[in-house]
Amino acid sequence: MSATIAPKLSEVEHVKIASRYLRGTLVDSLANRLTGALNPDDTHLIKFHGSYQQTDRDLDSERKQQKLEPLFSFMIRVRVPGGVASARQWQRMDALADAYGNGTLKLTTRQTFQLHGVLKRNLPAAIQGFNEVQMDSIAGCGDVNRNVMCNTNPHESAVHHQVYELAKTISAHLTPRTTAYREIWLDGSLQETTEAVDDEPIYGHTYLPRKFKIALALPPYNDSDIFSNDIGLIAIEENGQLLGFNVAVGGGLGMTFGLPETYPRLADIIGFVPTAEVVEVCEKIVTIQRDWGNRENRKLSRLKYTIDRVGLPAFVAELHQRLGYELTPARPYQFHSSSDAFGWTESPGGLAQLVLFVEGGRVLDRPGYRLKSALREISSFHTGEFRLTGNQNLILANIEPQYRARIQAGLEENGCAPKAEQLTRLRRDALACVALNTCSQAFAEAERYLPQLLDKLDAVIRAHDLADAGILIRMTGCPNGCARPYLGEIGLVGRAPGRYNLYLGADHAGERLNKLYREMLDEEGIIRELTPIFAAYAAQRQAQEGFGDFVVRQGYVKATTHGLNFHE
Ligand code: SRM
Ligand code: SF4
Repeated sequence: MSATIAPKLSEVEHVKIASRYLRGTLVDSLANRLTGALNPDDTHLIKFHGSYQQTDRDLDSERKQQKLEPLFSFMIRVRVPGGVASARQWQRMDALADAYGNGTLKLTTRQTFQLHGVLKRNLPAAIQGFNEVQMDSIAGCGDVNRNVMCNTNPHESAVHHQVYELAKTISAHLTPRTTAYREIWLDGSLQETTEAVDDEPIYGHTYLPRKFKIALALPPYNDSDIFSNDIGLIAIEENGQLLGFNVAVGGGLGMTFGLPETYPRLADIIGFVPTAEVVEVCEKIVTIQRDWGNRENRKLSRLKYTIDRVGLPAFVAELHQRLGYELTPARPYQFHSSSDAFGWTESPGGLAQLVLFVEGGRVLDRPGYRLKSALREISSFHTGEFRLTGNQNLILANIEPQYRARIQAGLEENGCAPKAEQLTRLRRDALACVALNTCSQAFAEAERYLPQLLDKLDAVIRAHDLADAGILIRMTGCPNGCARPYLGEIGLVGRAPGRYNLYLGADHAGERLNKLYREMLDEEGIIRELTPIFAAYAAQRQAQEGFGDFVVRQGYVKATTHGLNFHE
């Protein structure tokens, strides 16, 4: 390692510096057939290429006893700006999951596809496979701007289309310029060999101090949960015209148990910007974080900590200086909900949309529920899009009238079209992160366990006549916040196997964080604590009062007004 490097930089910063714009020794790592793993430094670099090295945690101890190396495999995250994929792209992802993954597709909380269980030797073929249908995984993970989210308003409108186009433009503008991705994964097979590009005009050679996230939303829907992003953009529309965006900065949800200096934080709105200047504003915010962000301690390196360290006024002043102009005051707007509106809707042009519930975002086949097969069949004739929502669900969008009945029948035949009354809203709106068996960070189950917990909670909910009450429940296997649990009206965060912290009191529109209510609950404890609160809510709620607002009004928890008082 070079002696000129400041000794305080974190390990990952050293790896980035030495990487020659994200190349590292990835080519050698891939060629090494003696292990299913990469060279240690490359495990950091491959994230920028959209992939994580993982092990099958269900098998870790057994393999250790057998003195075998862990069963290494890779998760690949395919970027889908705004969550919009064509039928052809869906078909390809479906096929790649079978050919190289574990046979399932994961629709994530940021509107991307994830493949799990890809062996090292199959990584290039998988990446080439989605490249052929104009998809990529560069910047799926890593210290760069990630998939740009955009709310998936099922009712097509010209404004919604403009917002989506902007999401794509921002994504393209902030995609790393290095040709390392193309050289390592694509050259010699599908792409012509390209000249190496060793210039990153926006990021520089050490990229950002940490991951960076941007989301756009068109009120009244906040299903992209914009306030949990480093930059949130709220579309301001007047008489069917897009005027511009309110800009919010400094959102992020990750924290670490036992480190109160880490906390979830919602973004602060700092002003309004006309549409034509949005990309420039995003770029300048990214460069401030590049220059001012903490490169020493990765636990304190997100933009939210940069802003709280220097103070919001100083941050905004710097932004204005870099822009050479000032944002104007934020415009009025109102969000109603951060959940998806399920079922069929019609667009003015005669096309239809179907918002489909996908439990845990996992597209798979199991007895009595053959979602993967049903969607594969639909993708063979559907002329519209497959839109991934930020709530891990799926919208079949722009369905031509002649296919409507066929789609409905196909879903019914495969057991994937439950009637609204069969599912409580609690279940339909629930989010769970991946957690075990692939996530290295998980202390507890989430995606694999939440449905069972919901079986029990549903009984309580129905007993209190709350099956139609929209209550947001979100579960994660650790405090990193991947299913945005701190924006759940009920948040369950894994502490240890079978044990969760219970958070209450977020609002229904993603505008207020929740607060810790009880710690280390097992299943019985969760049900015991929630049952009387559901009963009180059923009996004493005011008209239109959300569950999160109710628990705050009744004093179960104090309202969290800023990330800095989340732990109070
Ligand atoms: Fe996440 C890390 C899965 C959305 C905050 N996240 C991880 C890793 C890669 C675990 C790891 O570091 O080894 C997980 C891979 C598990 C697996 O096996 O697939 C993982 N995150 C996910 C997904 C798949 C959850 C899901 O079930 O849908 C989501 C993929 C999003 C995407 O498509 O890009 C996902 N992660 C989020 C979100 C929600 C969001 O962005 O809206 C958050 C909270 C918002 C935020 O960023 O603050 C989130 N993930 C984290 C963090 C904490 C970051 C922090 O600032 O502290 C980590 C850990 C880290 O970065 O060190 C993490
Ligand atoms: Fe893994 Fe934790 Fe994210 Fe869940 S919240 S996917 S356990 S990092």
